Amino acid sequence: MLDVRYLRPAELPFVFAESDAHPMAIVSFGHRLPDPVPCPTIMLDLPQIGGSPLVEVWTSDKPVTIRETVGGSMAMTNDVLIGSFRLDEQPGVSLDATTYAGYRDLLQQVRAMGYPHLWRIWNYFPHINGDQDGLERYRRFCVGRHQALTESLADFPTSLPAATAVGTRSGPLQIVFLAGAQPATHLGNPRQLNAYEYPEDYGPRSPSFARATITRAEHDARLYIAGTASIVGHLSQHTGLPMEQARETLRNIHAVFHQAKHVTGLDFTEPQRRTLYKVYVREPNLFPDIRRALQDSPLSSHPVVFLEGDLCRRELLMEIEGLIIAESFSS
Ligand code: 3EB
Repeated sequence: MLDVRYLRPAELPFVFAESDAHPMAIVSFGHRLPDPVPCPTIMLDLPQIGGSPLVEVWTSDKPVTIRETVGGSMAMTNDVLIGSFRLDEQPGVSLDATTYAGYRDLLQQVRAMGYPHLWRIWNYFPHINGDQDGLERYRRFCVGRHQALTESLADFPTSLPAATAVGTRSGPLQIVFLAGAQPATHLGNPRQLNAYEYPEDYGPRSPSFARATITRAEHDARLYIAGTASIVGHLSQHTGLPMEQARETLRNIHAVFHQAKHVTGLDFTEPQRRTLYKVYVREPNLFPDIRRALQDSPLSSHPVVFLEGDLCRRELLMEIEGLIIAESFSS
């Protein structure tokens, strides 16, 4: 089974010594790993805010096959593939063209490897709110992603997976993805318009992602909650008010849990569920207020990493994503 943990780098040798935890990927935030590791690493220039530095460690109890190339890596078990691509932006090439090429390659590769179903995607690139030749870079990214996915993803848009798109301080366009041999179930949020149905006010092509995705293995299910922000319908709420944005985001997450229960019958909010959250915060000085607003929420009883990153609408000050693992139920 696929497992994810937040650990201190010093704890990594103990993971590598576990006989039933084969490392698939390690994600680090704003720093390099002190020692070499036996699996692909994904370095994101998203500085961690608060707490001791953590890394995100993906492992499986099943045998893992790893393929690393100059521009990326893939780690696979028989049912899931974790990949990461690094796409350097070339002078004179627009971000939509770079994104289009990356996504086309991604789809082609997951298909060729036998994992044609997209489960979860994270997109990271610098200057997300910056302008490139008269269009915001996030909107250019959406144009390229939309073009590749409409061309080559079967059952677009209902097969779109949960996703995150966050602005880094530096680096290439990085696309991190989970793809499966079997299809997943993608959810909407009744409080929010599907992003793939946003009106053109938000860019010439809509953002191609689902609000959440549920994957099932033999005896467990996983709920991936996409980057969730203070948006109701398609409108941003509480401009300039970080605590209010955090509370609105919690209402959206609550609605996703409700929808997941409606669709699967599983209550992902039960306290024994293994749960991990990430909170992306636009400015470190917003952290104390946002953390306060998240006290007494589902986040307070689970591991949370706060990261400094830019969000895809200028007025958004924070965004939350989650992963909930529901173990050993009988279906
Ligand atoms: C939103 O709901 C907020 O473009 O992949 C959140 C998660 C957001 C993913 C994406 C964008 C994306 O529209 C922004």
